[in-house]
Amino acid sequence: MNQFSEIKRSLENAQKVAVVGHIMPDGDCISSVVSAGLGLERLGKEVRMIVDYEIPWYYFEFDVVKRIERAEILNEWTPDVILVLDASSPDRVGQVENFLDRAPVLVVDHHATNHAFGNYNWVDTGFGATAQMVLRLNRALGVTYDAELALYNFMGIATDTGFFRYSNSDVKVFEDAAELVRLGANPNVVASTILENKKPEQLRLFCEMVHNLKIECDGLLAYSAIPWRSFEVLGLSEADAGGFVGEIRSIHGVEVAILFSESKDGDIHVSMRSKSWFDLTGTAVHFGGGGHPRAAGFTVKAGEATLEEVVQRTVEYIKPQLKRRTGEVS
Ligand SMILES: [Mn+2]
Repeated sequence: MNQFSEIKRSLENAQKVAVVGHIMPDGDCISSVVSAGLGLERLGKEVRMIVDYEIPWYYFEFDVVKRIERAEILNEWTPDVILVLDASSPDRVGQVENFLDRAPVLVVDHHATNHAFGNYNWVDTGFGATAQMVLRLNRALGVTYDAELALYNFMGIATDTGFFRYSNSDVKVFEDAAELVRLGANPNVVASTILENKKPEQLRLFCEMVHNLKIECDGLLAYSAIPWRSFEVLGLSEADAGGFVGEIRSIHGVEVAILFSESKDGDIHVSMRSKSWFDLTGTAVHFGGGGHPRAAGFTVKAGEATLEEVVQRTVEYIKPQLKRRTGEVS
């Protein structure tokens, strides 16, 4: 759905804007929230940036990320509009979901599984990153870019394309990235802050993830599970396993990679990646989640199933799909 002009007009007419990202925030979410937030602020608006979830620690090296708040602030501050970025459904915004009826909701997103839950929706799967849509929105609103804003905006394009490696790395991605580099974004700072900032314990957790790795379906399916106690003994949180599923996908011959991780509160998060042909959106939606064809996921709430049960159900659901395809090929 393309209600870009309605969204632009709503933002122009608003004075107080809540800019909201999704739970389990990734680089595109954080980049989109701070880039839209700073952009609107430079136009003289009162802005609060909200992500109702723990933010991976290394993002705090970017000063603006310290300004991101949790949903509770909406108890004491009422916005004129709520701009929701990179989130495909209302349950992806955490407790902000309880406030979505307080003001018009504007949704800007690139997920094929988007529910179009806003009063106005601009959903376009033709963008590799929501950050590219924010760049267009900022430009249309007349926001002036400096090196700081360019870097924050670049970050989402870089991370959602796997630093320009994934299948969504198209001409538009490189053009937008080039424009932001021209405006002062430093790709090396972004890459080094996000990729070369690991704690030693993360590598120990990685060892355990590899230890638990299972490979099935003639090498097409690879998955691993990390129980909460493994994070706990190393003093880590779930965010510290970011990127692991990509490493599973990097195995020769693997088409579908899955990481199951248990969070502190007992929720089971399932993160899935595929390499070249398997469309994961059907599986994600089947289990109540969403995403893209090559990157999707879902969450099973605490108490609904154990980690082992979630692993078994997911693997059993995917296996016949993989076999059907290989049956066709051979
Ligand atoms: Mn995204």
